[in-house]
Amino acid sequence: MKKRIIRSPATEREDRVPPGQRVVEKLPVLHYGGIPEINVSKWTFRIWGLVRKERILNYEEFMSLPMVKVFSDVHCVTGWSKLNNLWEGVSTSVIKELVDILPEAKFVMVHSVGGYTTNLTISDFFQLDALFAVKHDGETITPAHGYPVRLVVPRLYFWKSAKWVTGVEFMEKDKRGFWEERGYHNHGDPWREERYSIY
Ligand SMILES: Nc1nc2c(c(=O)[nH]1)N[C@H]1C(S)=C(S)[C@@H](COP(=O)(O)O)O[C@H]1N2
Ligand SMILES: [Mo]
Repeated sequence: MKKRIIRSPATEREDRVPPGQRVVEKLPVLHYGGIPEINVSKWTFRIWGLVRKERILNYEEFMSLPMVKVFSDVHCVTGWSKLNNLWEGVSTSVIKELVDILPEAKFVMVHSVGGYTTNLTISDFFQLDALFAVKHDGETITPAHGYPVRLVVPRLYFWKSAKWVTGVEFMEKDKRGFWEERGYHNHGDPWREERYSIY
């Protein structure tokens, strides 16, 4: 069966560019630090924290999970937006079938190689257009863009879309991730210009 494409709701707007953003034609490469060289025979995806039993998937197991396609725009807090991206990967909702999430879990921390983290509420994490992408515009995600697996959360600024993901931790209390600790907004909705924290 041909995969239905999930359209991120903001792509249906008449004005697709949030306030203070300008459109770029090519997806830039942007991150803190270097590009990690990931050997997929050693890479794992761990789901832990407030779950009944933690799960660790290897690359083969991860790649055999059901995949979806998502069409979305991307908005970086530094001011660029790249419209019309087609992502393919594992919907965050698949996580619910892999572990029993305890009812106390209200937040997630997404972890990446090298210690990058980003925090989300459970409801933002499980939005239907959020996925762990393995392909961008039909091609395997390149090392610079997060190979083998990157999160994509279309409704929030792109720093929430962690590259080189190694796992998800379920938490009862919110905790700030890498950029959120360094002055970025805790939530990051581009339509409300939630760019920086004021405290
Ligand atoms: N692991 C990791 N993921 C990250 C970052 C990072 O520094 N480390 N930077 C974020 C930021 S600020 C942006 S804009 C996007 C850029 O993704 P791209 O290089 O694929 O365009 O990655 C996000 N994910
Ligand atoms: Mo960014």
